[in-house]
Amino acid sequence: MPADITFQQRLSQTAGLVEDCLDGWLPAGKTDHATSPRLAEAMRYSALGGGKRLRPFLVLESARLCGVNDEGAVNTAAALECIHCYSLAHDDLPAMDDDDLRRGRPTLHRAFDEATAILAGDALLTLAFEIVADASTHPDAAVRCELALLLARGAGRDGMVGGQMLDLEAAGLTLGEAEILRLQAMKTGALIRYACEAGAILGGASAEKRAALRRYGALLGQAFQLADDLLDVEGDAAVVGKATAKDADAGKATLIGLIGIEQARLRLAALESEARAALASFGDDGRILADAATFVANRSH
Ligand code: GRG
Repeated sequence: MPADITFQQRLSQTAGLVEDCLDGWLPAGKTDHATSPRLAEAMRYSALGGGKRLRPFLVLESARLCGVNDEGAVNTAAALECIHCYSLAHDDLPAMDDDDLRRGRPTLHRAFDEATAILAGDALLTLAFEIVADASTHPDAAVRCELALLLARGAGRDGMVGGQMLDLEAAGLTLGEAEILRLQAMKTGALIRYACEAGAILGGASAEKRAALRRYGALLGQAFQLADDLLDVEGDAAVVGKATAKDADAGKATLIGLIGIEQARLRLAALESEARAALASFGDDGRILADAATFVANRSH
């Protein structure tokens, strides 16, 4: 990797690597796999050709900080993106957010149908674990097992799915700040924390390095959610690539509803600084990941 590469260049480089890796795991239509061509197409539609690929970037960049090259981390990054894409497909369904637009194009159930979107999401979720368990993900089976264990915890009942449930249950209720932060740390934060910790697991990093990456991931996750809430209030749907101004209408519990826009902006700036500071022990090597915090805090989509 060139020493003067910028965050944006590295983001686009890692996005390309993950796109190619996902393309390999998601063969189209007629192959020697037994997969229904329609299911295969729906999975490709959901997972390929869109999104910022922030979580895969975080896996690859945290792995690099722990001595693992992109080739050695790309499967884990692709697996995590499969989980993320499944969650978006299911979140967009009529039973949940009922959205028509995602990543600037029709949502999966709009482009196909509801049953296909449910099944394609399910198949992406299970594919993630197939990828992590595959011998090409890491030569050491114990490492693959730890990656799978933490991914299951981050995605499941005490992580993303659990947070989504709490979010649905909270509609119309007034939650306190601690409850909102807990919900968000599960719904959005868990996968972002995993992305940062996965690099440390792949590289067999020291406990200190692993803790620093996990702390960075926790702060980044909070910043990401706060920026997402601000985009929902202030963003332009055409730029964001999905409907905005939905949270208040849905009676959703957000920090902005509690502390207001100005305080939210101040808090976002503080989270950005804390996330950057969490990487101090990596020195200049942590520059790209630190700049990711600035990107997340200032993003427009
Ligand atoms: C349905 C099991 C299940 C979980 C849903 C992730 C999630 C949980 C819901 C998505 C709703 C949402 C908008 C959450 C806010 C944060 C978020 C995950 C935004 C989308 O992620 P980005 O901005 O998307 O990284 P791209 O398209 O860039 O990958």
